[in-house]
Amino acid sequence: MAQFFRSGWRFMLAGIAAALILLGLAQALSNFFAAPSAPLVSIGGAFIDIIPPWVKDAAIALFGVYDKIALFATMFLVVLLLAAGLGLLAKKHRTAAQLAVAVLGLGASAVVISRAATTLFDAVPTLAGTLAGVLVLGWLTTWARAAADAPAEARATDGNDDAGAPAASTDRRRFMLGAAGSAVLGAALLIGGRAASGIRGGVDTIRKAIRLPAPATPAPALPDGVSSPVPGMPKFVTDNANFYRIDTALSVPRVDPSTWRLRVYGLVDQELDLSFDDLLAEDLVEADVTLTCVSNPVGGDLAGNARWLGLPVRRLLERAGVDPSADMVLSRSVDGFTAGTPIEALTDDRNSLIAVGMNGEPLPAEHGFPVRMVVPGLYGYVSATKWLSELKVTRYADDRAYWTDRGWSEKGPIKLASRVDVPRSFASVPAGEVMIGGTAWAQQRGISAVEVKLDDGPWQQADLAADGGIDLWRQWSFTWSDATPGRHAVTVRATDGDGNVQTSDRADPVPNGASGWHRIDFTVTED
Ligand SMILES: Nc1nc2c(c(=O)[nH]1)N[C@H]1C(S)=C(S)[C@@H](COP(=O)(O)O)O[C@H]1N2
Ligand SMILES: [Mo]
Repeated sequence: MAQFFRSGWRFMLAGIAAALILLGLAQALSNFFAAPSAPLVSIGGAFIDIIPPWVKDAAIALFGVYDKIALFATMFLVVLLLAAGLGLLAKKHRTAAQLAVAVLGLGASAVVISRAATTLFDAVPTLAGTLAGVLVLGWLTTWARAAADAPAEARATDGNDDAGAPAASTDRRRFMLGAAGSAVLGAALLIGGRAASGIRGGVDTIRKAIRLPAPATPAPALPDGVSSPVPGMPKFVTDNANFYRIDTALSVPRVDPSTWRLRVYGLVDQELDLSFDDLLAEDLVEADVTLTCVSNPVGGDLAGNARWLGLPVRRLLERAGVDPSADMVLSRSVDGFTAGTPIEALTDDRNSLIAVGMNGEPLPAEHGFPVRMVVPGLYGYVSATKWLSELKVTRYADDRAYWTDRGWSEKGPIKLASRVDVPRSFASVPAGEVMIGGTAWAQQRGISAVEVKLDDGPWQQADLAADGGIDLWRQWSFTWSDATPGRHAVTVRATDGDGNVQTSDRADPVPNGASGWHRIDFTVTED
């Protein structure tokens, strides 16, 4: 083993340095092309598209909103291991290793081209990176061989004089400089290129300059007291910066509103084609809606509440004239994501919006700038398409959406849910009066009651905060006035506006949303 590393480390280093050059150059060049032209962005995206739903779900459960960082880190590690392996191969078979890098690079280019947001042209960064990687691997391997051969010469000449020693150390130095230089340059290009992708593209500047029109129909004012009085509760209206984010986009699409179009087509009398300015010129409606992700586990926080501004989808569909045989609208994002929404949910009187505003500002890039869908009552995966580009009026029998092709249900009405927010799980609180607080939701039906159970005691009514409307979550509180020291548990269940009591039946998020009661353990300390 030691022998193996003594003779092989230079070659592994050569492989890794070549890989860093390949990835770094491609990443830096990708700033002049579509974002998925960076090979890891496209490969990661393709990977996300093919994994089974339970893997995606496990990743969200494990890493939460850091699932993308975890994916990048894993891919990077795999690349480094592969590169070290190819470096070792190059020790004996340099051309074969170079060929392998070229084949992998061509494969990566093919993945880049296959992505929805790319053209043939976007393969350029990966191809250029691959060429550089193949060359660097060749040079470093040659130098590594010279450096590896050198010590033997040096030792052989040790006896008489130092004739071979300077040559040996020159060989080693040349290799080390070359390898370290390539690795550092590659890493710098990678990090710099990635950082530049965040600040480039005047889209952020354009977004900041946008003045949204005042709503023709403002949202009804929220009643006083929608927030639970319990300290430490989440805010009733979620700040944009704290709003949960779930999507398949490894790099956030940067869509220029001046070239953005929305096409409405399919089973319609008349196709429509709108620009962003067309949209802003409409009579816009403002509505408070709580969004929820189907992947939210019992007690989870993949839900957020915001004030949206947009055009009712209903009005667009009326204008287009929907064929009576249609039962679904397939909304498409610029990055290829699709959602299938039942046509009733877009034509009845609920506030389904083609949204441009979120809490008084243009949509943040992460939440779909410039335009997204918001549909009260349905999980995001069947309704809330961000970076919206198309609405196809169609039928479930004829078209399938992104997640329905991956094991999730065709329809995704939001399930009645409730959770305990305070105290946090496994928190310690002082004895005496313990304030318990939480959130419940059943969009489109509203919440009519919340009950809590302390340990194995009876169900007791919680106090409901004021009702903002059926499409919003509702906060609740419960005061345990004589909390006794020791370990305790609290369980919560809600009743929706139709009188349905939340089921205790446990279900996983796959295929159509989690169910079951949320229960947390906490400790009451002495005094
Ligand atoms: N383009 C695009 N839109 C998308 C998704 C996506 O992956 N791509 N995910 C959907 C899902 S699963 C949810 S829960 C919501 C989340 O919206 P948010 O990130 O603004 O909270 O967006 C929906 N819209
Ligand atoms: Mo979701």
